[in-house]
Amino acid sequence: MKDQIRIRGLRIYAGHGVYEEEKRLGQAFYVDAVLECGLRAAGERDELDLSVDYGAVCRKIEEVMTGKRFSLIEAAAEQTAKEILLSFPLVERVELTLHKPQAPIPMAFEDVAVRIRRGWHTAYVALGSNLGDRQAYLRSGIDGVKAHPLCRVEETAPVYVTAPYGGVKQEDFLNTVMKVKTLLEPEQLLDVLQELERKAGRERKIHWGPRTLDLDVLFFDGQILETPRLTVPHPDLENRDFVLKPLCDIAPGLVHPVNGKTAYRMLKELEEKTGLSVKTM
Ligand code: A4P
Ligand code: MG
Repeated sequence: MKDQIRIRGLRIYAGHGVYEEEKRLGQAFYVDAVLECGLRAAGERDELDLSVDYGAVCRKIEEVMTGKRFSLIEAAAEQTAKEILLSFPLVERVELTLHKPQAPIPMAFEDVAVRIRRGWHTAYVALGSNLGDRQAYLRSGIDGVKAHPLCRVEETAPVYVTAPYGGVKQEDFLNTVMKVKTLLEPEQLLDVLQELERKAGRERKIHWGPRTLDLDVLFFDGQILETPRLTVPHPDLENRDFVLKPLCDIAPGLVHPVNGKTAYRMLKELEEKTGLSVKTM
């Protein structure tokens, strides 16, 4: 079980509701928040800087809940959870319950509430370029993800020079991998990546052909996805040393959710099979 900080019954007077009168007059809401975060360092060293200041969290909840009038408590909860995750980097996940005991229901009732769980996802993204200023294109991919308000780039691997894979005759590639923390869902992350490819002047002409910038989602938490736009884990990663080598630099112990192998084991097996090994720049 993860460590938690729990806040219960925080009273906030605010104007959320579908009816105009609710927005105008306001009413009491109560918030319960369960914040998942590692507390060991704070516990051992007795320092607030190593933990999450629950007073500051309560003020943030109040700020969001009173800053805007939402029609739905779902929307108020969504916005509050997001702001907590963005403002307190140690919080990995939050469970938020928003009670509205004076909701306009013409019957006797004790309480009505919504409960949501939100948290940071961990994605691994492969970057490749073999056209133009390859270094600058890789950099634009990393910086572009960094600049997104709902993404953080936690780590980047070294850059490798790699021979083209896939049978199309073309220039060598530069390849690397980055670890991304994000509040986006998988297809939303793909939208961000495709927009960055587009900004890099990427044209989709030849399948497996030359490209200024290619950004592929390798893993998204431990999820297995198969939608028309997205297959995760990336279906061909086991055969690609230019993906596995940088991945191993930052996450050798990462387990593939389908085959159960670590990144390190997949790389070793591929190297044994092909006798190849890619070189760093
Ligand atoms: N798509 C599905 N799953 C994913 C995913 N996990 N991540 C869809 C990203 N996109 C995913 O991609 C085609 C479609 O795949 C997208 O519309 C998306 O919805 P694309 O980039 O438009 O087309 P592509 O480049 O022709 O295909 P793809 O599959 O991206 O090519 P690859 O497999 O990435 O291969 N050799 C070396 N040494 N280094 C390289 O980086 N790269 C390629 C491209 C070939 N050879 C290489 C390298
Ligand atoms: Mg691609």
